[in-house]
Amino acid sequence: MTTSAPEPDCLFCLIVAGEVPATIVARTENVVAFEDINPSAPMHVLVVPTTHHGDVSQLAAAAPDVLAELVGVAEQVAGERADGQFRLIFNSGPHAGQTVFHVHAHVLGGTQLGALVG
Ligand code: D5M
Repeated sequence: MTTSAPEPDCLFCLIVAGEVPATIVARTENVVAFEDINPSAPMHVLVVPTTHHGDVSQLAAAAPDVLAELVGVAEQVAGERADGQFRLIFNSGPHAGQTVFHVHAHVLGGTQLGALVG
């Protein structure tokens, strides 16, 4: 889905709209960051655009400035909640492990992370 209009059944559109509760840790004009409900590291924050795009490639094509803003918010959050170092992961497609089809960056840190494994 490439549209930027809110999707009524999209969990992350509903979190952006405040209709599903989440622990919001940062918000800019175009980006919202909130704690992952199932953290994989001491810092595990999701950063999403306020507009709906299915995956990172669609966001990059439609709104590269928002993708850059999203990376900036990830860096800001890592500076506030960890040591400023972070791993940024975009799962893109079911085989990559994507389960929510509103693009989101996983911002991981706060510990020594191991090598990536499948
Ligand atoms: O990542 C989807 C992520 O979304 C996964 O790490 C759990 C997280 N998640 C699911 N529901 C919620 C709510 N309600 N709040 C916060 N975080 C949530 P993916 O890359 O699509 O597998």
